[in-house]
Amino acid sequence: MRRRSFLSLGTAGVCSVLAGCGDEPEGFNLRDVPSGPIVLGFSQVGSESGWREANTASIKKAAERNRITLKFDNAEGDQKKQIAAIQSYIAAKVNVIAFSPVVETGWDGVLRQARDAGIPVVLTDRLIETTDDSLYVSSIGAEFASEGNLAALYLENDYEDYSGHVNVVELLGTPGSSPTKLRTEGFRETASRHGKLRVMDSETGNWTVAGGETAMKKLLRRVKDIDAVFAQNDDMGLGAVKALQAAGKKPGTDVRIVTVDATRAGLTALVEGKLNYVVECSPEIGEQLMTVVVDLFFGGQVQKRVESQKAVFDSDSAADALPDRTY
Ligand code: GYE
Repeated sequence: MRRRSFLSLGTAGVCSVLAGCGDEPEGFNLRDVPSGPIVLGFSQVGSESGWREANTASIKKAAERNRITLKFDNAEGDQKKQIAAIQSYIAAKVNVIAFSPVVETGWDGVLRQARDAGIPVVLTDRLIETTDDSLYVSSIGAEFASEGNLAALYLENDYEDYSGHVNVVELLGTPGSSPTKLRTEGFRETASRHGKLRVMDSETGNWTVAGGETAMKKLLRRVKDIDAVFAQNDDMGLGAVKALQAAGKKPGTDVRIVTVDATRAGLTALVEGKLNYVVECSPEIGEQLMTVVVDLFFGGQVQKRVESQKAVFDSDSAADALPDRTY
């Protein structure tokens, strides 16, 4: 990542921006090139999971490293609070706004206010549904549907010698969020391709360990013969582990579990044999966000979509990765 000292870059920055003005992101006219540090207003979803904590840490660390002044707000899962935070950044005339939308819908109004104020908006992690995608200049994050595809694929491969159906239950993230919707779609799309995995029932665990445990207990009461669990994040998967153990079952053996995120806690449970596969969805997108922010004002090319890294871990690759794991 280019380290920028704004004093020395000021002149060069202005020239490159002027030169690059023709390439301004669609629908935006950047009115003022910051003479001092860029001021970024960020609205975070909440602090619901280990992934979210790591995502927040990544953004704060990257802002500091890139000498970007960060105004940070934690909405604790409340869209009204996110909208209020974005409006406060508009009133404060920040240079750029970024946020991880807690749900997909209901953003056009506040994003129009940001555009009218000449403030570009970057989406991080999650996505929005909008009639006008010029309301944001870039989105950075993972392909959630492909995470669902991979979860189903790896689970299905585990049963390649098994002739019958595999009864699967799903632990879902918060309703209305893009990872919940798209991971569900991706998992079911792959499951329906060969018909071996049969999704019997779902229950929301709201991304938390406690929520996953409660949801798994409900599913154990409702569904006979559960063979496997697709938990849409590690924390809910760890909750399912507790519920299965309480029911006298061996998680990872009697009931296989596949999760998404690849936090340290998830990979540790994978090595312990309590989980079977973990699909990575890296929360460390802070540097990617700061690159977009700097490029917005200093003439770089801003991509409309910046993907974060993903992989699939089994117990061996998890053991290899854990010593150097930063989240
Ligand atoms: O999977 C979960 C967090 O939006 C991808 O939100 C993120 C999801 C992640 O609470 O742990």
